[in-house]
Amino acid sequence: MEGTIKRHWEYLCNHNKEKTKILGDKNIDCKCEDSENKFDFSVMSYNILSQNLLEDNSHLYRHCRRPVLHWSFRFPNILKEIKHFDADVLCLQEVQEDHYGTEIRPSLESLGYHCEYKIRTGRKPDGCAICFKHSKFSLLSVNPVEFYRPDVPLLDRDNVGLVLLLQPKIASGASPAICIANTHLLYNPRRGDIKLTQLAMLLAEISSVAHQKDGSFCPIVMCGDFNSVPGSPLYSFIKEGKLNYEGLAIGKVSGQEQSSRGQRILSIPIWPPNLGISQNCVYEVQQVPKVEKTDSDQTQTQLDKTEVLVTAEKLSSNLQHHFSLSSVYSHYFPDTGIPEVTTCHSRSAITVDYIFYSAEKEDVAGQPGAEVALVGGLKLLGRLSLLTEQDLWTVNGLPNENNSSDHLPLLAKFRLEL
Ligand code: KL2
Repeated sequence: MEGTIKRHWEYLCNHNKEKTKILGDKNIDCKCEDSENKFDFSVMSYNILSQNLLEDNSHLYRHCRRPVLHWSFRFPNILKEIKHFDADVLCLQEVQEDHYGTEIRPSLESLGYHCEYKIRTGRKPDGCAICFKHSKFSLLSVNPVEFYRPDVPLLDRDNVGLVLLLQPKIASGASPAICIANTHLLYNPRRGDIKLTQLAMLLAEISSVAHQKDGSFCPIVMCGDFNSVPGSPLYSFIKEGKLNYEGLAIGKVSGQEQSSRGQRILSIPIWPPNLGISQNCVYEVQQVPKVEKTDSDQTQTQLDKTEVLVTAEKLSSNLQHHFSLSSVYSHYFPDTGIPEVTTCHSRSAITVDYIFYSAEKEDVAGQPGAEVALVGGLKLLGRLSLLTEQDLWTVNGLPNENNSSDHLPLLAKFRLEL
């Protein structure tokens, strides 16, 4: 019989610049000042390991006792975990379609969740789900994103994303909507060109969904398995809002592997103009040729002035996005400097899963660099602590008797000040 791992809530009360740790894994209320006009909610990001992928990559799970790998053993544990943590929003990856229909969705619905699902394109039958508590939110819009594009040869992979716009249910007054995004980016460590383009497509969709009438953006939470490690160029791009990728090898983008032998350098631009996404990661205004009827009933096509700008942009190796995004986790234990891990199996133990969020101004003060648009801010109240690789090998790695995915769930509590 294996032992169990201990994870505790870390409470982060930024207003007094003190970090408070409270042991125990129960949802104790944060000791932050209570404010009247607030909306608190929790978010879980969890790659639950689809049974198909487990079986396709069985060499990764040779350290596991056979019975713990059966779906009939794993699912009750996963459900127990979800029920225990009781998050208001779940962003799940590797949700297998048949299990979703027969077990996952019905179980989560009976726990009070509304569920939305986007299956991957192609032949692998898994996808991303976002589920939220009826009692906390109403659904404003559902926006699936397919990263496969038959008209863009680069984009021949079947990964997807899902972006929801949710309306907080609050007793008094109005609240802005909250944009929740979930994705599972391409695994292939060598194809950073595809990963960056998939990320740009997700950011473009988030921009369009989170965009408010006054030109600002509502608060954003972006979760998922990004198949990229902390400090990698892809990770830095998310956090800093800009990336100069000149001379960068495609195998260096995600930081999953060290070697970049024989690897191509990212082309400038990374993706072709017909993708319709700018270097700022927003959808480009449609380049529809103006059709003007002349007196002689001939049609004349004129190209828009913006065409010139698009051409100039092509020469630059700079990517940007408009949000200032912070990571819920800091990726290293402060006392020892040992890395946190979110996934652990026989080939690797690294962080690839994240919860990013648009932080309140004070959390990002002094952040240099990119021009940042006005984005609604969230305060991070707390997070469920992660573990080291060593911690996980004391319970035989993942999955094990009690933890039934090869990833750990990530969990954060946020406050929206109204
Ligand atoms: O790393 V993952 O696991 O985020 O936990 O994302 C992918 C990998 C997932 C979806 O494609 O399947 C796993 N070697 C190791 N793992 C792989 C491989 C592979 N060749 N292919 C897919 N996965």
